[in-house]
Amino acid sequence: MTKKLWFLPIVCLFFIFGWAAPSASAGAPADTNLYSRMAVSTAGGTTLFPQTASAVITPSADTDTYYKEASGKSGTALKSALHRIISGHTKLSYSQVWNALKETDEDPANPNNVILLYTQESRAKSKNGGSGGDWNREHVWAKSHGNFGTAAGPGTDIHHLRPADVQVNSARGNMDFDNGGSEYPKAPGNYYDGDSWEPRDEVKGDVARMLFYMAVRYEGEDGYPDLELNDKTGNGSAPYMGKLSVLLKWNQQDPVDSKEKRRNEIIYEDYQHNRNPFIDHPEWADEIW
Ligand SMILES: [Ca+2]
Ligand SMILES: [Ca+2]
Ligand SMILES: [Ca+2]
Repeated sequence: MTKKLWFLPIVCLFFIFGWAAPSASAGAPADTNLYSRMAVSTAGGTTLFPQTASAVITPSADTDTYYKEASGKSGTALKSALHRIISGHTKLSYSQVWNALKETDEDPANPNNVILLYTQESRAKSKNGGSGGDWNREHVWAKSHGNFGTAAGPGTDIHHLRPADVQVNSARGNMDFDNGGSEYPKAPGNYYDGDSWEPRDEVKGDVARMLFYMAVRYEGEDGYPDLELNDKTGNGSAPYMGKLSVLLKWNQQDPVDSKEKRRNEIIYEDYQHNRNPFIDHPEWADEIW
């Protein structure tokens, strides 16, 4: 009898974990509407970061309307629809970007500080500038990849501009993104070699989703270069960024979090009035690429 029952604990474990695992991944699409955790419409307007648990399960009618044209599409049709939806945004000047980043990247624990992208360090908002110890405006889509500079347009699009330490920004330079290399001493968890930069784990997905946004927003028809992703490193000044296969993995490994959602909301409400579709629907990256 005992010989026949040896497998029962294993069967029990299967039912516990065998069902738990699929439900965790099946939770991903539902999670794409979690930006509603941050934005709750009230009589007085929109409140960011409501503390009530009931807000967690409220689906966002706003994004359903916003993305209506993309509904049911995939591949190039989805990319085109998203491009039409997010184009025509309000463009900031390069000097306006400073103040915008002080709001979008504010340290939730200290309103006097911003969080720096690659180090996740909290630093005084007042230390914006170009000297050692300052933070400046990192173009995650390197501005030399397409040579769009800092004129109003891709060079000032805060969906991909983030505060970074001056020295770390300079070390990343215009590298493409890929795994591997040596750790950069001033930015623990970040790795680099001759042609690529690997950001630390908790911002890998953020970087990927910013680049997905840029490739869809800029299609070459409005005076700006057609930015596209490819599977290479060392793209130089071509309007391309890589490495696409790695970015798609990072999008999975580092899911959208509340800071990213809050940031997207602020850009939409207060500055550009367009959204990063890949923060609202990270699964769309795999449907396009
Ligand atoms: Ca490399
Ligand atoms: Ca992240
Ligand atoms: Ca493009």
